[in-house]
Amino acid sequence: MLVRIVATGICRTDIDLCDEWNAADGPVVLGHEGAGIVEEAGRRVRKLRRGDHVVLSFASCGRCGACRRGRPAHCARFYEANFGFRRLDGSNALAASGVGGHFFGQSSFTTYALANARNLVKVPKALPLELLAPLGCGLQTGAGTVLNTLRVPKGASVAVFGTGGVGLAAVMAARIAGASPIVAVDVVPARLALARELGATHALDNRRGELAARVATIAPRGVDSVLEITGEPAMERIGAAVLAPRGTLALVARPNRNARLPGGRRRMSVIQGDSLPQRFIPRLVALWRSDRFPIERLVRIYPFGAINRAMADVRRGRTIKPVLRMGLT
Ligand code: CXF
Ligand code: ZN
Repeated sequence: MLVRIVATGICRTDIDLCDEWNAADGPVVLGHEGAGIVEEAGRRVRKLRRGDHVVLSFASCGRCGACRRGRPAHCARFYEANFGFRRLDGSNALAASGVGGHFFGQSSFTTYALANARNLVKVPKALPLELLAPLGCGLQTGAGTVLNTLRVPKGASVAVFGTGGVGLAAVMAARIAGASPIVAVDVVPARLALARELGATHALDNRRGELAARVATIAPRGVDSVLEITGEPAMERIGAAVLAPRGTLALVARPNRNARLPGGRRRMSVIQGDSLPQRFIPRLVALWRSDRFPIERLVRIYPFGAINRAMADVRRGRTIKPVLRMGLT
């Protein structure tokens, strides 16, 4: 699929890879929250055609057991497909320029992306692509962890450590699920204030410390579901310590750390909120249309050329979810 990219979100993984990058890796095109318009469809593609509006999500092989069961986030080739900087057949459309492409099956910091029908989700043409773009990774990850992975039931307690785009999507989803209390934790006061507006019943500024004790006063029997999104080992320890018996600690930022913990508690690493993008993203779009998932509260739009300023604003905690618009100067 050839897609003209109209807008793309910037996700923490893009920023982390910039930080970790060194010249020996060679140049790559990042970006994995693209949204755009189909320019050309491959001959065998049935469900999409030129002119369709699409959100680009993560890539998967489509052949392994997990993919066939409709669980592409568990694809046996997830890492090669998304972080290999080439297609699964080894080819790379940018090879002639010596640049790694196909990041998350898209490399969306571009004006045109080559993708696969499997990682595209059709969306209604009347909707603003610059708001839908971050559904492809960050927002799907946060909301999916609550609604697909944890399946938080009504009345259950939830704590969200880290209220960036992923965490705020989780807070909104927890409200949709009817969770209570919903405890948001962060170190940026503006993000905590927004978490309250989006559904958190409590917002704790962790610059004050004593987090476990403060959470215990809110949920004396412990918290049923903790989402750890900061990636800080200390936060993971606190998350485990505040869990209720049979509760789950979902590690959204650290892969491959599943474990059983005492008292029927468990720790699990979550990828992309266990989402099947073609099913889950339309559900989030419907929630957005009914004002229950207000993406616009998280997004700040920048012209493509301001990508470095957008990333700097995220690092400083000034912007939650930057979206680059390609045609904007
Ligand atoms: C994730 C994807 C799954 C593994 C950890 C990082 N990144 C998404 O931005
Ligand atoms: Zn991402």
